[in-house]
Amino acid sequence: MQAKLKAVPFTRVTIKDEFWAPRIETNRKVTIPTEYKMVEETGRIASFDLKWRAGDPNPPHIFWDSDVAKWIEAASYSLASYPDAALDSLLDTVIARIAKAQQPDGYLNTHYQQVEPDKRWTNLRDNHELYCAGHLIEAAVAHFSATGKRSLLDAVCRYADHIASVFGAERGKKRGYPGHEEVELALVKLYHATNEARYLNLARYFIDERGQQPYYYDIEARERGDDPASFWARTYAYMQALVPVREQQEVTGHAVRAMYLYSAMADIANETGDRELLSACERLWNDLCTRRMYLTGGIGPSASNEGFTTPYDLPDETAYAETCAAVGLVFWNHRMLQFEGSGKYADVMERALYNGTISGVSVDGRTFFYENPLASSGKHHRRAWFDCACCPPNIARMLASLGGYAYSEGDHDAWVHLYAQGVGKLQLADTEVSIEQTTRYPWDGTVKLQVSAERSSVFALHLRIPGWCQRYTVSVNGEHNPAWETVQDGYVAIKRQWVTGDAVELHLHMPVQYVVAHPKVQQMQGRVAIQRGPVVYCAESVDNQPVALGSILIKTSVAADAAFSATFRPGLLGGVTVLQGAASVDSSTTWDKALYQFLPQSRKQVGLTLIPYYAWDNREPGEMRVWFRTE
Ligand code: FUB
Ligand code: ZN
Repeated sequence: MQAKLKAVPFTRVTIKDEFWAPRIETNRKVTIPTEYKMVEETGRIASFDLKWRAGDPNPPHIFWDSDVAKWIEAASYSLASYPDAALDSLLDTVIARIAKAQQPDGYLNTHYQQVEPDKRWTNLRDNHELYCAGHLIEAAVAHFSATGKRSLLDAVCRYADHIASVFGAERGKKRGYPGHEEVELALVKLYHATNEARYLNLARYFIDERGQQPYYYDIEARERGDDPASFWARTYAYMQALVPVREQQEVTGHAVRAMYLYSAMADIANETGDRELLSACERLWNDLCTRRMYLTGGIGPSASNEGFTTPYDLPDETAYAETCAAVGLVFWNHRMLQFEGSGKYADVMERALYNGTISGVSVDGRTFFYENPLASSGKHHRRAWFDCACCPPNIARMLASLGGYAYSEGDHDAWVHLYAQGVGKLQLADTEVSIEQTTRYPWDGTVKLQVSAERSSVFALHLRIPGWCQRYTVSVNGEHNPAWETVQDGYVAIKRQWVTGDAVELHLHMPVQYVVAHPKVQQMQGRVAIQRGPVVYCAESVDNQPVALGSILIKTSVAADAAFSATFRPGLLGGVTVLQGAASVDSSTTWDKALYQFLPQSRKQVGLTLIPYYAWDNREPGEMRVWFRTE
């Protein structure tokens, strides 16, 4: 491992707050069981019994295995934190069915085994064999870590060995790589679980082969008898394979694929210290996060390629912003953060966590968004399931392992990236350190951290000062130190001899703030959004009737914190801080007769109520809006 930081696994983190803990509980009690029912009822689990025959209805789809695998991964994470004999045995049963489907040579894919048995590994470009393999591997590693059982792990090792026998740079092997990235990051996890370097090497091969010429996708298309020029997406930039990854300058194509690829690149850089790969990640990160990311951490504005278009193209109502892409953004930034603890990665991770990822699941945990627009005329709603059901189990696995994003450890350093009430147990070189947070974050910026060390020890406690926070104070046992007034790369480092009972108090000033977009984001010119702490706000019709949200104008000459009051409402939407202020709306009565009018327009004052963006569409349907025009 070359990375300076090591993420503290979620199994050593307990979250007992009013924000995440209820969500994690809903995920465990409602979402994971609901998703099991869906993968069961839709035939995804039964497809592992290999009973489908040509002509039967409901043929196993190319993505199906991945949905079951992501459910296993989510369920395993949940099991790791909450012992549950029934879930444990359900996992055993599902895994036994999967393992039984495996072919003697290790191959395992329900679509190809039943629907196209003679076409294995003939279309990496369009189909999802390696993607499904990757999710099975991630599931197996999660299940093994949670239970110590090797039932799925042994099966995926055989599968990975089979894959390594087919693909690679060695003579006689196909020089292929996945159309939908995923297996690369999974192989790194398999390497960590087994300590077998061959899995890391295979991941590295897939990363470095991507985009090399002649294009493998051309070769395999010709072998299938297809004309490569008739590729439906027209360009291999769609799957980030137009040029080798180390040469890529811009984020392109399908957003989820991009996030999984960059996550694997960061993994390999963290593992091997490969600076060139890290620089490629940094370049792509700059392109994405300074030119293409929504305020919510959603990414990928376009539905046609489920991904990226041109820089600064960030329409609100038509934003695709797939839930999986925001989840992938969290995965990637979490990995980038470990390299040397740069707070900009934690900022993006936090932005996506509090906004564009969790908008993907309803407050009751039963329905899901695939797309996460930043405005709606009232017709976009969460659904119980999708034919292409990648998003629901993705959000479930993220929530079930959420504590894993909060802390990192080093030999003589402890990092707190996320503030959430609860405890993190860190292993430093010579002592075990536990950090207990007491806080109401994200509703309040005060965080008390109680340190307990197995034995008195010198280390640096790095506390993140979020990018949204312009003013903070920090004290230890009531004392201040001018050295702690300097923020280095997003963190304040408190280096001292720590003893059990040391108490840190951090106050992050958390006003309501207006946000404006870069002048090149055409769609957002003359508009503001409203954020408090890490939470982005929106207006919904249900709180603002009869106002048409599009006609709202906000007067930014008054500071947002003065214009809006923040009130916590425990009974609303699972407990949210609501913002209330004033705005003006068009009061003309003649718009039904005219397309244009002369200024000045008649306007009237109205009250404006805002709720956190992630919580929209949980009540009656209606308009929603994040960006408002300004007076
Ligand atoms: O292709 C599998 C999944 O379906 C992707 O990750 C999603 O974006 C959707 O294309
Ligand atoms: Zn998805």
